[in-house]
Amino acid sequence: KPRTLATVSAILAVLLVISVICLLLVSSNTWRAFQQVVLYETISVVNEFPHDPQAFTQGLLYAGNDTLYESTGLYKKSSVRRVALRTGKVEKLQKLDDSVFGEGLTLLSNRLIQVTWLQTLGFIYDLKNLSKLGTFNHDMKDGWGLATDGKVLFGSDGSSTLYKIDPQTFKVISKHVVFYKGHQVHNLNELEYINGEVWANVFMTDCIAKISPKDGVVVGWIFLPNLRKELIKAGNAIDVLNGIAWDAEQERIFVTGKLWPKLYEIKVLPIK
Ligand code: DDQ
Ligand code: CA
Repeated sequence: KPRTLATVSAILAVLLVISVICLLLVSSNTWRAFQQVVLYETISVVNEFPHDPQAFTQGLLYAGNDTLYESTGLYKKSSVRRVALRTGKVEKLQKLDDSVFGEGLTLLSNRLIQVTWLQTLGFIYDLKNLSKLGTFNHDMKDGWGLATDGKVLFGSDGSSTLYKIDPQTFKVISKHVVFYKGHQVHNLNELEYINGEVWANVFMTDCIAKISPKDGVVVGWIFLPNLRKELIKAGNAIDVLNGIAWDAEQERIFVTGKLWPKLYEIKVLPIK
């Protein structure tokens, strides 16, 4: 009898210890971290092309016919330019006033639309000759990234908000705070609209967030540290990854960075 009692008590004690361990595990940081593991896609390089190493890239888009348009920043050096993809040659360039800092760039109805850093001022250019058609003011905090789905504009201002903007009035139509698993994603920078998603460079990181413009939820991440690291290893004094362009016709993705001597066509590799 006492032996049975001892056995039962031992079993109960073991069960108690096990349940306490389970409870601890479930509530522990380890468990939380385990649940928050970020699955991300990686890339492979399909092609590399020359890129003006003086271009402080702030906006990038593909306009067909192996032609890119690019907005560059830095005071006294900002520009909007047409660039031949294969040679990296700057075919046409419009300088901005010394006092403005070029930022996001997008193309809608043969008009290039550009925003500027720390200001609400934007510029509209004729796609053909880059002549200035007009200016506008938007109601984001600053101008960082710009993209379009062909109907509305998407804008970022370095916060965690993704704005939907009317391309005629430049008024904010709606906005979403961008979240990944309950965490706000800050520093949204250069943008590109790709197959229903808004892709955003996250400033000072080697990450691209794929955002659903419907609700601001990050539906995926691309992590691509190697392009920047290899350029640095090769002795280039470069800045961050910035600039995504999408060739919808041939489904090509292009990326570059600020002062990068190269522009890459990349392929996104699925999560294994
Ligand atoms: N932004 O691309 C994150 C929006 C702006 C980056 C600005 C980098 C600093 C350049 C030096 C500023 C000189 C006042
Ligand atoms: Ca872009």
